Amino acid sequence: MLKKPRWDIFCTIIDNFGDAGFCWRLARQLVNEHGLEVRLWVDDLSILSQIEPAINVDEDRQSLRAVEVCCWRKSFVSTQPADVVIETFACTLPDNYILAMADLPQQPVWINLEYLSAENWTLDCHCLPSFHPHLSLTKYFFFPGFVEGTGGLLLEKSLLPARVSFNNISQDIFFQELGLQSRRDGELYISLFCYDDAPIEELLSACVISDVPIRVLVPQHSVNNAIGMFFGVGSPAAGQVLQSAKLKVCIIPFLEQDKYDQLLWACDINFVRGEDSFVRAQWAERVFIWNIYPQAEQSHRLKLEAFLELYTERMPPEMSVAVCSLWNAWNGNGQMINAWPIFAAQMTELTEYSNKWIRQLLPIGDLTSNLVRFSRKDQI
Ligand code: TRH
Repeated sequence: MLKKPRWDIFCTIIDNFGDAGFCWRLARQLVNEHGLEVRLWVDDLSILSQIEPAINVDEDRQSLRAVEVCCWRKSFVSTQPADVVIETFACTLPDNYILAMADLPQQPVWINLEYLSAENWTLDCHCLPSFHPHLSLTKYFFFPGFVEGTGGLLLEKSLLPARVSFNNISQDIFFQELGLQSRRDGELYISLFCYDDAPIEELLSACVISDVPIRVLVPQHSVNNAIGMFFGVGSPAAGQVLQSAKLKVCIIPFLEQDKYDQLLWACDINFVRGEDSFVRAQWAERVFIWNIYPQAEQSHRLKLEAFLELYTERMPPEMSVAVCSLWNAWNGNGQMINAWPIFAAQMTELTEYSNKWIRQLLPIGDLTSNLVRFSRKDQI
């Protein structure tokens, strides 16, 4: 019998949950759908444990959902390198691991899996080799993306069918488990996950004067202080509901990663951020608004512009203007109070567009399968 190819994924946590969240999905999909043997090396298990509570932060090696999760310590234990080595987001591999790769009779496939961007230059760099200056090793750049010629986006085979079968009964159960009532007709449901500097107060002010009742569901994270300030209370805890006119804000616990998908499916509008929740909101086929991760020298602005250009390309002009104004305002460039009503008036059309958008993405294939295909040496 042929031995299963072994993959090592290396992940350093720069900030927040996105790095761990992305790697955890990738590792699981490689095991579940491609039958591979996967080790995930993470330098901070406590972050991973927040989105996957079954992780034991005190164990340096553990098997979870058929992935071997390993704590990546500064003094890296010498280990036999895998057949395919994924260095995520340009994290630097341990020196002794690189030397061990060079010592192997057959070079492993070494891939630097980059951050997601819709900028055109990523197409020129996707799959480019980079030769090690001293060792006989080649590293390849692999770019996730939204268009043909990039690596695509993470998408498990089961995700879209699971979303379709998430019916009203599943939704009621989901809300019940969170201690919330079932959805009421005519109420707009919004999930909110964003960075601290997003204009939260402006959003809530716009919601307060809305014609329709609005319920905002907030998984507990650092923005709770801003929400508390808006309502003139301290930082609200999970379970608390705050109300002003037709607006209700419900603080819910920070969810397990798979449950977070269900939250996105259960809401009409999802405010998401970073990279991973941004991608999940697209597969949720709901209206979404992106709070981009702020970068030095404002380089995130170019990234935001590039995505907006692509995403709105096939929209009618008035919808495109509504989306660009709101997204820019949410990212610190404009007034939410002006942009919100124009955006909200396009809800039906925007919801329909979210289906068109994913149909545009599907032909690229999913990132994990594209990676597996690339990793087969004969393809390189
Ligand atoms: O946490 P983030 O801000 O991570 C960011 C981005 O990845 C960014 O690109 C990177 O450069 C920076 O970190 C260092 O946002 P993101 O990417 O959406 O990741 C959040 C993860 O948390 C995602 O996997 C979904 C998960 N999540 C839950 O599991 N439960 C929850 O309740 C919520 C709100 C999120």
